[in-house]
Amino acid sequence: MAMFWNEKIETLKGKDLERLQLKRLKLTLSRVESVGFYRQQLKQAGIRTGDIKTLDDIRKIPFTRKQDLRNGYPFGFIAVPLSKVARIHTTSGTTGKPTVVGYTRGDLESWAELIARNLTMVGLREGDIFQNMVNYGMFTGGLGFHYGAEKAGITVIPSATGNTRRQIEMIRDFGVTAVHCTPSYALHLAEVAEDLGVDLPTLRIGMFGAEPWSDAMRGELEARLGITAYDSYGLSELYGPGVAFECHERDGLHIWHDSYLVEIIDPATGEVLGPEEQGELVVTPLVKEAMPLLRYRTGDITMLLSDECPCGRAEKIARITGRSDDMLVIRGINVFPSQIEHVLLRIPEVGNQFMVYVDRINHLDEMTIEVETNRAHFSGELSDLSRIQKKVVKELRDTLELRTSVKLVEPGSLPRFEGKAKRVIDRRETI
Ligand code: DLL
Repeated sequence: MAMFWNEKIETLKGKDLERLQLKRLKLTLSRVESVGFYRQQLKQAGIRTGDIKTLDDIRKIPFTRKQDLRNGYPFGFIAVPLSKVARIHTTSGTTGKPTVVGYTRGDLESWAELIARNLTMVGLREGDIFQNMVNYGMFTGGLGFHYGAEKAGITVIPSATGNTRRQIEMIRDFGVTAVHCTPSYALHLAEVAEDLGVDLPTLRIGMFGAEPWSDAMRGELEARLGITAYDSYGLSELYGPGVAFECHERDGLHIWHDSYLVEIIDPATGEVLGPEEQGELVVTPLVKEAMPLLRYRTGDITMLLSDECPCGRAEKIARITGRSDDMLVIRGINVFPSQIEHVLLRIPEVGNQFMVYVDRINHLDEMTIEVETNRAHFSGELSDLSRIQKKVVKELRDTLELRTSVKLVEPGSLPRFEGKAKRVIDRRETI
């Protein structure tokens, strides 16, 4: 049975949807006029906001990049008086200053509504008990899910991260029915619950996101935690989580088209691609007040799916394969860490935790993958070790078309992650 938080908006299609999008796009264009960056960018491109008369006209507008937001640190992209900003979050970059994002009270309302839609879509409602196992600080996953779940009438446990035993105890003692965390942390939670010999019989739904994860990982988490697992996508620049989410079909993520105008581009040329063509997701948010953006390049690789979803909701994107900037180029071959995860999860003799190291040795890229052995499928014999190692190398070569070095390590010896996993260490010198 389809469940809706806001059926009219969630199933809006065709001309009605386009009318709403165009109206909101024009409103967004009027909002960006108070942002110096946009005044200058549009002027340079010779565009007056009045020139945008159809949704396709958006292609005339230049892209906004993450670096532009960084250059505007801290409040260069805020389009309202600071006194109207109700909350600030930041997203931590790998280098330099974080990206700052702001929300008006209206934004916080719109954001909570998007999350409430997602939670209702996967079947959560009043009576459910939801444990939110992500960072409650500047990371948008904590407060974002928290207020959305409260809006949807769900009981919320703001457990945040850390102390996995305590998390498990609360799930069991409070009769938790749904959890939210990163897929990496969910895997760790499953490991610890198994070590403790604890069952979690009330748990039925897991919502995972904030980093790429494969379908193989989904199967693993569902089997070990006894749940149905849903993919949740978002980024701080577009409020945070809640941008796109899977429904019961779990065949692509519904992107909320009344709030986000979506394009897929070729990341190298900027050319707009059609449905089913893989590229970088570019989004123009349509309801943001404090920090409106035009054609924001997310860096995330996906495609628009063209099939109609039986649930009745509007357009979908495919699960995110990775980021254009996370993609490793090894001896000219493109590799996403999620592909490595997918291969390793198919091999029962190894565990699910891995690390990838990339080096340049004698001018050649070398990729080394460390993966834990799986106690249940490994005799401990040296000959067995070498058999497993060869098997992993072969499976990786078959999928990635790349020779790799594989190092098997003791179960439990690789790092576990509470938030986003950092599994790739690129040690090549960039010249
Ligand atoms: O990660 C927001 C979020 C919180 C999403 C909780 C889902 C759940 P940022 O820290 O700004 O925001 O990081 C955004 O994370 O551009 C993607 O590269 C990646 N990402 C987020 N969700 C997914 C996903 C939050 N489901 C960046 N699959 C994005 C793959 C994801 N990558």
